[in-house]
Amino acid sequence: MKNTDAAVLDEPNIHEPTADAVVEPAIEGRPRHTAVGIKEAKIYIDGKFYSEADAKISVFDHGLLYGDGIFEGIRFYNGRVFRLGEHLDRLWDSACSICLEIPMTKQDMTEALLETIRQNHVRNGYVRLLVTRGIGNLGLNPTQCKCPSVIIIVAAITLYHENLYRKGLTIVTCATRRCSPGALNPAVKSLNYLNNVMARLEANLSDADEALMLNDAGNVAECTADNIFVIKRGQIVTPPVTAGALRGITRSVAFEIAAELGFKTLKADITRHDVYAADECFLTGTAAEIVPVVKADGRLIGNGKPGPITTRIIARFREMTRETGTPI
Ligand code: PXG
Repeated sequence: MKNTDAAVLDEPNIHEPTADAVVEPAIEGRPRHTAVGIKEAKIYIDGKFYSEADAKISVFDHGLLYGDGIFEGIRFYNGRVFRLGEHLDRLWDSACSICLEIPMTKQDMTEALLETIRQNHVRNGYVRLLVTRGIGNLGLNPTQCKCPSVIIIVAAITLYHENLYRKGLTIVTCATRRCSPGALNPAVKSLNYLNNVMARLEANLSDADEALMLNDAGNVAECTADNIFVIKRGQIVTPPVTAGALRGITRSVAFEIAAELGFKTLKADITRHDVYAADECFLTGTAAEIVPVVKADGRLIGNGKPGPITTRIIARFREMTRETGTPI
């Protein structure tokens, strides 16, 4: 842990989506009848609702042609949307960074999102909110795209099998480096995810559950869709945004919980060595929630079982998801 070793070493110191009758859980590898795992799903596109079969956008949308657009992945639990305000703030920040004008206010977006969930008659699930650059010609210059499109999809999602929340994940370091902030800033949650997809392919090819992505300096950035945390002697550390980590919303919840439980937290550069030598390790993400990691590049982390601090953080996280959020 560069510059922070002393601080780290010296410091003593599933939710299971409640399946509504109409929801087909999106468990990886299990065939589903619909793409979103909800029967008779209603998808919002620019102010109107469409069935899954009719929910279509133009092949000239620059979101498709160039990955020019932004998105958020949001969860709702028990009839409440978790951390909606933070997700919308981050969406607006991403829009600002890529000079995309979102064609509605945050308040209208909140209402559109809540109404889309209502239209789908589910109390637990996942929302994919996208704003694309809109229709243009085949040149990449965004100035010819006059109307950004807003798409809201409600779905069932399970990123990892429930067993993995009990047993922990295996991760491998991938050769694909996280985009450097000077090239494509990972702080922008853009529709261009090929960097992460390449890393995900490497995890698949190695039979691992996730890929650990390093930045150009060789420090740990994050995983393909999750932030990473290590715990050493009671101190909880995650890479800073400048290392190529997304400013994850679950990451900030993990920080809140850690503070509430009385643990020291730190945003600091970490190396693969810090992951191997950690007492505990976990990942955070809206889709993944909080999930323990027990093996990295063939090395057991701690005793190879989800650690006690991780387990407490997960328990508190589940409580928070059940009890807080914007009512639908
Ligand atoms: N890093 C990356 C690269 C991400 O894409 C996170 C970290 C975690 O951030 P949040 O704010 O979710 O705690 C993400 C989030 C999906 C999916 O469909 C991906 C994310 C979120 C929801 C769904 O794969 N990525």
